This record gives sequence, C-alpha cells and structure tokens, in this order.
Amino acid sequence: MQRSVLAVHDLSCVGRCSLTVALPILSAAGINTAVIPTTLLSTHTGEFVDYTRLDLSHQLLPIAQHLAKQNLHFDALYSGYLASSDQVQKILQIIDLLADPSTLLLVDPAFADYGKMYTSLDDSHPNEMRRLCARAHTIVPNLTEAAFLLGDVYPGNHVSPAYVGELAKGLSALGPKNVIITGISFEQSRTGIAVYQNGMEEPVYNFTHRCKGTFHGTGDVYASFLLAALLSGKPFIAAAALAMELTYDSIRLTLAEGQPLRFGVQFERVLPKLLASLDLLNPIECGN
Ligand code: PXL
Repeated sequence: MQRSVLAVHDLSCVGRCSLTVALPILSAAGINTAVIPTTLLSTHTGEFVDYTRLDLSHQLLPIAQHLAKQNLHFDALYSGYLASSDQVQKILQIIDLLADPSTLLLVDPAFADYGKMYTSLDDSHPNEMRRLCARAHTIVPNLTEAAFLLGDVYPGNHVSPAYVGELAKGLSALGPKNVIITGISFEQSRTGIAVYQNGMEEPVYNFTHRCKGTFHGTGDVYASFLLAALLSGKPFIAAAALAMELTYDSIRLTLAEGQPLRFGVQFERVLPKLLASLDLLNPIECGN
C-alpha cells in the first residue's frame, strides 16, 4: 500500500531546503507527498540578503479545512521551518484537522543553528515551537534548538555525553517518544547524532567525519531521508543512522564539486543509494 505524507514547510525558490528537499526525497521513495506551503521566499534566509517573502499564513487553515473534507488519510504529517510563532499555532490546528491516531507527527523545529536564531524569527518562537514539539511523536532538533527548546543557553560546539543525555530526556519528557539531536560533537573532528527513544537509559550515537563549512538545508535533508526510511519500514534507530549517512554523502558530493554552500547540498545524486538501502529498486508489478 502506498504511503502518504503531508509536508508543511516553506517554499524557497532557490537554496535547496524545505519543500524543494522534502518533495523529491519522499517522492523518490515512492511516497505520495501532499504539501501545504507556509511561506514563499526567493531563497532561504541564511547567507542570502534581500530575499522576497510572501507569508501564506492566512491560507493555511482554509487549505487544511478544504483538505479535511476530502476524506484523506496521511501516514505522516511533517512540519519544518515556520516563519512566525503564529504559523506554529496554525500547525497545531492543522494537526487537529488532518491527523488521525495513526498519523506519525514529525516536527523539525528548524529555527536556529550554531547558537543563533534564524533571521527574522522572534524570541517567542522557541516557546511556541516547544508546544508543537510536545504534540509530536518524533522531533529532530539540532543542538542549538534542543537547548533553546528547554530554555537553556547554547552550550557551545562541544558538549558532554551527560549533557546530551539530559537534553534528550528533557525533550522526550515534553511529549515526543522519539528524539534525534543532530550536530553533536564530543571531539573536534567528528560530528553526529544522538538518537533517543522514551525509556532508554542513554541515547545511542552515530558519528561521521566533520566537514568544514555551514551546510544550509541539511536539517531538512536529514529529516526527509529519515521519514522516507521510517515509512518504508526501517526501524527507528536504523533509519536515523541511514539518514545521517545519506546526508553526509550529500555534503561530500557538494564539497567535491566545490559548489557554493548557500545553494544547499547535493542530495539528488544520493537518491539511488536511498532507494537501494530501502530495497526499493525492484520494479513494481502492475498486474494485467
Ligand atoms: O530549515 C532550513 C530553512 C528552511 N527555510 C528557510 C530558511 C531555513 C534556514 O535558514 O531560512 C526559509
């Protein structure tokens, strides 16, 4: 049975992130992906200036109300960057309208990195996002977002396993069963993820070599690979590890070709590996 996702993210015309990442990754994995675009921007807001921005907040509930009348079921509802705290509140209403008890709620908080809030988000954003995360089943904050969601200051690049364990447990105590904290470094040359499921003593970790640079949109690439793997039946911890490996591959390809980092990473050429890893390369029999 084909799986289905509702992806609620912004549409940034250039600079691979949000919908321009979620749609191709999920579709490539054979998932029927519907969208609700939250904001239309000419580019993402990192490393670009003078971008255009059309806030679609007033459309979110009318779209969701119309979809709610179409008798749809979504296997997952997946939200990412939201342009204001008002939009965060509207996502909670969209969940009420369009999720059912079997819908996986995946929230990528996507509001900060390297100790700083994204441009043009205000200080109420982490508090509103905390409410949305509390409603989710699975959240994928980076280290900065994890700290801000719990009202902590940014702990700096290098943290201890004890601190990360507390963060993961604190976030899970808000509500989500599954927490993946990205951008974790215990040593200079390596970076990785802490994967935690409610009830575990400690998170499990996966690391890769740390590449130099700021990689825009990689949170979205990671979360989209993760969701593709989960909906294809991979167990949570294996899906988290696979998504990290594929994100790392996307970064390495981008660096190998010397592409400007503000345009995001080359996830496109990693899609065949995603499909191979999920056993999705065999042609589907259509019958007669
Ligand atoms: O999730 C990254 C992202 C998505 N969308 C927009 C952004 C960013 C990060 O800067 O600005 C518009």
